[in-house]
Amino acid sequence: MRALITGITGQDGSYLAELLLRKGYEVFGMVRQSSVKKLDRVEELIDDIELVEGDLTDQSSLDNVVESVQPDEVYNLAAQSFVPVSWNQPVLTGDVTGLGVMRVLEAIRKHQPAAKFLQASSSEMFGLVQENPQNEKTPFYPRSPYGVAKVYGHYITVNYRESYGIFACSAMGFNHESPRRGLDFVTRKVTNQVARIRCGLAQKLLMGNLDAKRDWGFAGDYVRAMWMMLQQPEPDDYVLATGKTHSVRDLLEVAFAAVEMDWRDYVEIDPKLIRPAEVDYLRGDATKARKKLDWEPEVSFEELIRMMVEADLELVQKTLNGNAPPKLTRNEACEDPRLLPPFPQYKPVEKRSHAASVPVEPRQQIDCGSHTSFAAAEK
Ligand code: NDP
Ligand code: GDR
Repeated sequence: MRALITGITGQDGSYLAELLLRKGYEVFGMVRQSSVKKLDRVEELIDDIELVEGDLTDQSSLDNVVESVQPDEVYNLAAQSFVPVSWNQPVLTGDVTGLGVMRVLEAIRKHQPAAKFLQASSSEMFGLVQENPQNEKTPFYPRSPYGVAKVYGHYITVNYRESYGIFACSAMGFNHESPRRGLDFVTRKVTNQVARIRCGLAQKLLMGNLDAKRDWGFAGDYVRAMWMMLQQPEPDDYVLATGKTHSVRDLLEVAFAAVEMDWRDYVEIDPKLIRPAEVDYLRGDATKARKKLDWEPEVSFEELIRMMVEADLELVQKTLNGNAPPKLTRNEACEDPRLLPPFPQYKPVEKRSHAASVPVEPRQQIDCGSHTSFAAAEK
């Protein structure tokens, strides 16, 4: 079996590639052109996967990729996926995250109509939720250009299934996280900064809306469900969620408690991190996935956050001890919202210096203290 993964360099792409390799698939990963390839997350798989160049904004590249790979399964995980950026770059987000889905489907329709297709849709489509919990029938009310683009991606997936008979499925994923999560997203921003504070590299954590609630699960569980969806006799759409919701404040509690610290001593609210329109509450109802796919998420919220804190402590320790390249430059965003993509009301201000932005000299072995061990779940 041949699988094509767009977005293989992202969080989900790397977990899915590992899963499919374990299942004996030939895995092709689409990467976009850039002067420096971002292959960190698939570094260890590089000899086992084949990379092909393509971009969701470029139809001809997608045509070439699908025609040359002739995949049995296509997982469209690529997107501009960071919600705040979508206010700053709404046209790009619509082009990549919305129209990009249609371009992949067009390439399949023209060159490999027998391929099964999975679209990574999002709970952001529910936005200002119209019922609780949210299931496959809940009406959409997106609250960001990203959410709007995902609604397009969802409906074009349904439409190509109904128009052309393509085996196309929409996975309506609620938030899923891991130690491989990008540093901009709130879970990883928090766990990474907790590790830096614990190791003396930072003193505070600037946050936005602490009241927002999300249904957070582990990314490894969600890519397993995506694969299961394409193994069903009929194409269909599924909500993927844990069914439990937690606030950003809960996240702070668990993350700081993992290193025996109190978040109230370190967290400050920065109004610049408040979004123009917020999604206040999400809780998914994955009954359909549980019944039809026999899918169960296996990692709890508390296990997930402790796993991420532990992984970040290891990363920071390695960096401090000179055993890893100092990859923490983007952590500046954890402390300095001015380095996050600005919302339209953004006003540039003078830049500060940060501990993590200066090269870290190798020094004596540093132990940032004991912490819980959840590393096994990440594997
Ligand atoms: P990431 O942001 O980690 O990964 C996004 C991927 O898309 C990267 O590989 C990136 O490549 C690629 N990409 C971005 N723009 C383009 C483009 N123009 N052409 C080709 N590739 C591009 O996302 P996740 O792994 O977290 O999420 C995977 C998918 O699932 C996304 O579509 C996301 O919107 C969706 N989703 C995610 C959820 C979550 O909680 N993680 C929940 C619901 C939906 P590069 O490395 O070059 O930047
Ligand atoms: P989200 O994830 O927007 O739900 O989209 P994110 O982790 O960015 O935000 C979750 C909630 O936390 C609040 N928040 C902050 N968020 C960030 N990033 N930084 C902060 O400092 C901060 N403070 C509070 C936010 O306001 C928000 O309410 C993710 C992405 O992976 C999407 O691609 C995916 O589709 C959805 O999850 C499901």
